[in-house]
This record gives sequence, C-alpha cells and structure tokens, in this order.
Amino acid sequence: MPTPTPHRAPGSLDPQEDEHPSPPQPTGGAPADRPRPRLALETTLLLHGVPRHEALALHARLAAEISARGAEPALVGVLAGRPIVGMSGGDLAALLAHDHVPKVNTATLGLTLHRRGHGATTVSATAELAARAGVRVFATGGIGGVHRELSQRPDISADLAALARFPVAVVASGCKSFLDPPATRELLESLGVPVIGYRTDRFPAFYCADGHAGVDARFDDPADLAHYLDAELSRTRRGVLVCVPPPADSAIDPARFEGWLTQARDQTPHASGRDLTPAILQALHRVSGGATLRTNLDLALNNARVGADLAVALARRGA
Ligand code: PSU
Ligand code: MN
Repeated sequence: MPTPTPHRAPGSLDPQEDEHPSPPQPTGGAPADRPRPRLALETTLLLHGVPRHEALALHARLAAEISARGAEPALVGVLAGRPIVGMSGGDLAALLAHDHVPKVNTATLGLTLHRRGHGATTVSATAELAARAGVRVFATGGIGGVHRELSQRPDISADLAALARFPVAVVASGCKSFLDPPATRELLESLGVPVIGYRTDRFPAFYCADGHAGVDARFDDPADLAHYLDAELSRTRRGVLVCVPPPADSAIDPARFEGWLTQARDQTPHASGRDLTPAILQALHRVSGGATLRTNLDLALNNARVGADLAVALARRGA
C-alpha cells in the first residue's frame, strides 16, 4: 500500500487556506518552527453524514477550530487510489464533485487503492491511515457500532475492531444513538478497547448524553488524559475511545429522539449494511426538521476542539 502522504493541491478551495496562506501563530500552540500536532478527521462524516451542501462549510469550521487551538487538521480520504492524510480543500472539493463516493472501511480500503477509486474513509479506515502516518489523535462525531434488532438488520461496524488494532485515540460522542449503545459498549469491552469518559461518567449515544452504559474511567484534566494516552498507545499499539458528550445546550432529549427514530426507521425499510447508517442519518435530519443535523454539527465541532487540545497536550509530552 502506498504510504499516505500529506498532500496540498495548488489553488486550494479551502477558505481557511485562502485566507491564511501562512497560518497565524496560534496562542498556546507549538512554535512556528516546530510542526503543529496533527488531528485526523474522516471524510465519511462529510460525504455521508451531513447533506452535501454542508460538507465544505463544516470542514472549514472544523479546520478553523483546530488551527485556533494550535493543532493542524489532517483530513483523511482516498482520491483516485491515493490515500491522503491531510487533504486540502481542493482535494475535498474533488471528492464532493463525484456523486457516488463509496464509504471505505478497513475491509475495502486496499481494494479502493488497487482499483484506483475514490473513497470516503469511515472511522475504521481513517484510524488505519492516521496510525500509519503517525497521527495519534482523531476526532469525529460518533463511531459505528452494533445495530439494534441485529437479526433483522445485521450490521456491526468495522470501527469497533479497528479501535482494537490501530494506535489512535478516537475522540467521539460514543456511538450513534440509533445503534444499540449498551451492546456496542459491551463489544468494545470484549475487544479490550479502553473507553474513557472526558468530563463524563457515561458512554454517550451521539445526540444523547447517556447511552445507558458506563466508561472504564473518567478524566477531567486534558494534560492527565494526554499522559495516560501517551503511555497506553505506546504500550499497547492499540486504540483508545475517548467519549465526549454532546454540548449540554445541543443534546437531544432521549424520548424525543426515539420518536424521530421510529419515523426514520419506517422511512428506510430497505436500507441495510453499509447504506444503513447514511440512510438513517438522512431520514433523522429530515423528520427532526434539522434538529439532529444541528446537534451533529455542534458535537463534531466540540469533539474537534477536545481532539485538538489532546493532540497539543500529547505533543508537549514529546510524543
Ligand atoms: N459520525 C458522524 N456521521 C457519520 C459517521 C460518523 O457524525 O456519518 C460515519 C463514520 O464514518 C463511521 C460510520 O465510521 O459512519 C459507521 O458506518 P458503519 O456503521 O457502516 O460502519
Ligand atoms: Mn456495516
């Protein structure tokens, strides 16, 4: 497999880059002569998790938040068979120009490279590419997991096994609420993945702060968490899940959410496997009148802030 390399296309469409050809010196970040610590981001969230017209704006906002905290955003995806860790705005625009960019997980990553295809990397493939490029922290919205009513809609995300395989700290609001969060939590336990609560004692369920499951440990101090992550990633060469609840003012009431979910599931009777997550997300955004989308954007931004702080704290430790 070609080693993923940072890539910058000339004439980038990323508004951040256009406005700041040489990024301003962040306060409290790494000095200009030292590379800024990188924080991985995934392309599936942008291409399949939010409406297409939101993707460029969301990426620009994520990149701005990460840069402001002294880290460097490293968007991960596959363009014409090339795995990229650090996609430019131009690369993202090139992906978005295609109608059907498949979700790529650890099972299909190599096939996409071999066939020179485009790919939106999920948590699993992003973690693989990030780890290979030496990026130790990755932020997203929510990981995949064990689906509800598994026998009718069989789907267990490759994200769970990937967490056990690649040495990356994945910062996320637990798993998506339309999954089975307690079953997902249990499978993470079976796989031996440490599940950390960042300023929470509960395993969040994406839009909802409590997924009715606990965490292995709670950390409140980012420097202490970075200290633990540094040791754990190096010691095990496996991943860690860092759970951040959705911001209090955007969390959705669970009863309200279940009502929307019933409607969303009714509207997607034929979706299964890889198509299930994007189909349900879209239906939820629709039936909630955009409420789930707003929460999704808010929590992704919040997780990127936490991820950036952790990347900076890890770099301070000389990691
Ligand atoms: N988080 C979001 N929106 C998403 C996803 C995560 O806020 O669309 C994506 C991630 O890429 C995750 C994937 O890895 O959904 C899980 O898909 P599946 O269940 O097919 O593994
Ligand atoms: Mn699946």
